[in-house]
Amino acid sequence: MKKSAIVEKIIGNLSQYSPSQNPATAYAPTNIALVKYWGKRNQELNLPVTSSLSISLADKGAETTLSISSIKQDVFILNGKLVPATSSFHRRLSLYLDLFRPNNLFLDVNIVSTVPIAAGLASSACGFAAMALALDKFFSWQLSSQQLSILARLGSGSASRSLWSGFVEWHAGVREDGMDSYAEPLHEKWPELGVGLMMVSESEKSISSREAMQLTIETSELYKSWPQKVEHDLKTLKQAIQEKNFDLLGKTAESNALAMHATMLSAWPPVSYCFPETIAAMRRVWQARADGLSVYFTQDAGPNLKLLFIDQDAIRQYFPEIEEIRPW
Ligand code: 2P0
Repeated sequence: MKKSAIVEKIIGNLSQYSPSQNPATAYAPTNIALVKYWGKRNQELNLPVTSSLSISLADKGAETTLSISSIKQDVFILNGKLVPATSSFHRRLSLYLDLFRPNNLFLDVNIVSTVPIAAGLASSACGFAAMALALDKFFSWQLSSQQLSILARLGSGSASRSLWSGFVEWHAGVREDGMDSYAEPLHEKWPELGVGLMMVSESEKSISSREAMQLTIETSELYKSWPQKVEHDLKTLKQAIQEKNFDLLGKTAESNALAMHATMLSAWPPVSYCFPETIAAMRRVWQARADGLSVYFTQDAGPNLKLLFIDQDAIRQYFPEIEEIRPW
């Protein structure tokens, strides 16, 4: 099934909707998964093998403004700079807009991103979520959050989780068309929960997460145990959130991230996003815990760690270099 068929299911006939004559703007935060999305059951529709659960980072995200382009081409401006039409970024976004274009309409897209580009935070998550929200306003589709989560997923899987603040669960779903694969926010809030970015390297990724997850699914023996691990971790994480049990949350998130990286290490050819500095940073976290500090990490498809903690002051002393982010 093609993406365009899903778009038709959700929106219907695109030419029924006229673009706004005024610019439409929307904001979406980026998110960090505490139980990860790793592996697709359908690559075209970005349908995941398992559900996942994230926390949004309120003020790290993308604000996207759409207006009608005066030339026969999409124009993307990212943080004030024109994105070259030959770049893969331009191509990926234009292909996404193709799904929604009525009658050869081209768009001016102005994106202001507060996501630190090199920090290994997902810019595609907030990017496609903000784009789906802005398109909904621009064409007055008046879609539900569930429907918008599905449209954001067609751009990037993790974008399905970026429409809300706080904790968000993306349900894997079982349907072939993915109409039951969307995210929803959890009711629980946890304002004391802190996240810190621990940069160890600004180097470019050697392999995209999209390719790495596919390679893992195709070649890793360990991947066979991943769905079970996720099921268990999701249950535990939800319990930890409900009970505000920080150590249970931290342990579950750290263990889930390490298990995800173990599946990659056991792929062939093997994939590792760790640098020597990443391992050193992990050891510092483990030493801090041995010294009695409640701190845990999670790691995505990059060498940097994200620390999870409650006690800000202690963390500042132990890890003075981290950039703190309040998710709420
Ligand atoms: C996550 N990651 O749950 C996991 C953990 C990376 C590691 O979602 O192919 O950019 O666009 O669906 O969403 C990164 O994958 O992949 C990701 P596509 P996406 O946050």
